Amino acid sequence: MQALVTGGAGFIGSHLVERLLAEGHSVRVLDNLSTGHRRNLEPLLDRVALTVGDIRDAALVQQLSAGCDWVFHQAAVVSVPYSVEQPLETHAVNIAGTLNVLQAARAQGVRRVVFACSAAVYGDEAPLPQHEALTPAPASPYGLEKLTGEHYCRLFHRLYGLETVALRYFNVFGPRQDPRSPYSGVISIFVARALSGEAPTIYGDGEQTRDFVFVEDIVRANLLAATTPAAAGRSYNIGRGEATTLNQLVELLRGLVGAGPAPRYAAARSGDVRHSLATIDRARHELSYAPAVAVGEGLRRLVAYERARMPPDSRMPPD
Ligand code: UD2
Repeated sequence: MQALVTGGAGFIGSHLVERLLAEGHSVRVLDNLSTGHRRNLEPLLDRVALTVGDIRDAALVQQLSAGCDWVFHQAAVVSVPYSVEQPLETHAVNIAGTLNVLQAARAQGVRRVVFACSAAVYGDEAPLPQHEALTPAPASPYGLEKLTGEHYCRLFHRLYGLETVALRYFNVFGPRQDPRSPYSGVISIFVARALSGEAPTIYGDGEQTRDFVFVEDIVRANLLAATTPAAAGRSYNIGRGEATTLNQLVELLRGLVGAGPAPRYAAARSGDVRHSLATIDRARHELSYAPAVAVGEGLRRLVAYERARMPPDSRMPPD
């Protein structure tokens, strides 16, 4: 198959590109390198056509969609707090950009679009665990933008017959998630801090929960979403179905890396949801999705990956 991966130089996108190539597919990548990095694709660049550009560029997205069977739309501004600070910017990328990708896919006769949606659509209202039939109530511009993208996916399926599948990612972690920004995913930040012997900062009391899912499971879910005929027009939670508090996360990391300094606590972040936990029954039944990497195992792999990348003299001794 010929695939286009938007955001393919990013954290999740680059893992997806790697897997698609390993399965013998041809891959084009569109990425503006705002949070993605060319180095994420470095070993693959001789086999991947990387175009540096914006998902809002209609002519460019049309050109890259031509002849594609699948579009995996991973490009987005992914930070909840950034969307609270800059809602106009995140709206433009996450909503207008997604609409542009769908419009190009429709015009170019793409077979299926798989959209990276988010658990942030549920907000704080939903009872736990969250299932797809609940009425979403986003607590941040980001959640609202992802929900709008998903509605557009469903509409494009109904109105134009374009096959679309929305995957509501829970909290994804793994190698290549960049820790160097305050807007990065919490696990990437906490692992980087732990390895350099610095205290993590917990926003709030640390008893908020997230359903952390390893990036390899997300990649598997994308492939299943692309290849399962009955998934067209549907939305699926993709998590593990297990809640971990941030305090537990810190303890797990201390077990892997060594005690280090105690966490610091700061004010809770505006726009944050308190609890997030998936029911993954729909994905299990309809996509045969089954998460394979436990949180502890994923953390172990991530710590090993980060340790191997550290300059030798800065490595903390393992416990
Ligand atoms: C993540 C994704 C988002 C979406 C959502 C789905 C990222 C950057 N964001 O949003 O795209 O898919 O999951 O559920 O991957 N925290 C700290 N200390 C820190 C950083 C974060 O305490 O240094 C807290 C933060 O306040 C929040 C929790 O950790 O309570 C998770 O934060 P996050 O930014 O990793 O992820 P989230 O859930 O906002």
